[in-house]
Amino acid sequence: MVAIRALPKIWLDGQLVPWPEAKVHVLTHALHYGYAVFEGIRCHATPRGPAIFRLDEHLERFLNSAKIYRMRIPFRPEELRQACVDLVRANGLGTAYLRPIAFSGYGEMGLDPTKAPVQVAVAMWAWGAYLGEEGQRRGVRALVSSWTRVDSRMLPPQAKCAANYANSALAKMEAVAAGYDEAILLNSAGMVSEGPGENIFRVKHDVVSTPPASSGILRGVTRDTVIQFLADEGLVFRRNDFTREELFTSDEVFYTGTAAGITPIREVDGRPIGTGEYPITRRLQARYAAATEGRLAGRESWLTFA
Ligand code: PPE
Repeated sequence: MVAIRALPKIWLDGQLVPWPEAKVHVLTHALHYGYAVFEGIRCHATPRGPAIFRLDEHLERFLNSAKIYRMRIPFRPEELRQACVDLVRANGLGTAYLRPIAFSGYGEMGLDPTKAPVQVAVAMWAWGAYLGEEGQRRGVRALVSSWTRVDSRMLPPQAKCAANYANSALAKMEAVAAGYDEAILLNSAGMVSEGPGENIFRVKHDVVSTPPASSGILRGVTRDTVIQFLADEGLVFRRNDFTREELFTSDEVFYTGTAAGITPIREVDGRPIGTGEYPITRRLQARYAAATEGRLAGRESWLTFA
């Protein structure tokens, strides 16, 4: 893991402030109770300047996460959008990861977060391949976790809430401690749900499938992007639940996520997946790179130039 390198600015509560000044108090409510909703967005250098990928979809999910948690964000959607654009401009970095976060701030403690003031920040930093350059190319080794994914009766997975990531961290640490790169979580019905920070797809006999929203997943923007690509590529696609053993016998398995991009999984629980070639995953990776870098005709509307 590479330490974050400071950039000039962070947007905090309506203003661009110098990076070292974007601080909170130790009695920040969210630090104690996990009451924060966030987003992860990527920006890519293109010949027309930095392009933020599917900004509106990410902001829509951000606002939905806040709504699920009764959190009142004291900024209008256009202001949040402008904050992201202003931040990219202020930092002069074309390829970066943006992290909007809204959280219960300093001023009140106790379990009713609606009493605490809501603070909002957008930070950005340079973030390379989430599961490593080699993992992106050669595929990663995944472990099905002994931890069950949170479900909508406990912590709604469709809200990107900080608290959900305690569950993710348990799974991630378990996988890493066992010598794997990443985890795969089953839901409380025993079906495959997602990774700690990624959605998951499988390919079998040229049919591509991914668990439905009802399996208890975050509805990934990258997942949606890939689903649209499958139609473009004329591939058969289904949203359906699948089991752990169906992963073992897949021809290809891959993760999708803003941080992870499209990452092949070459092994699940010590079983090699398919032949080790990932023809469909590779096609999707190429299309995704083209879309994010502004080289895919017909998908310009996904880009917000800063
Ligand atoms: N599921 C989970 C649980 C998840 O956290 C992510 C994103 C996804 C699916 C994919 O969603 P999308 O990015 O919209 O395609 N995880 C973010 C946080 C990663 C982190 O470690 O921090 C991300 O990829 O930005």
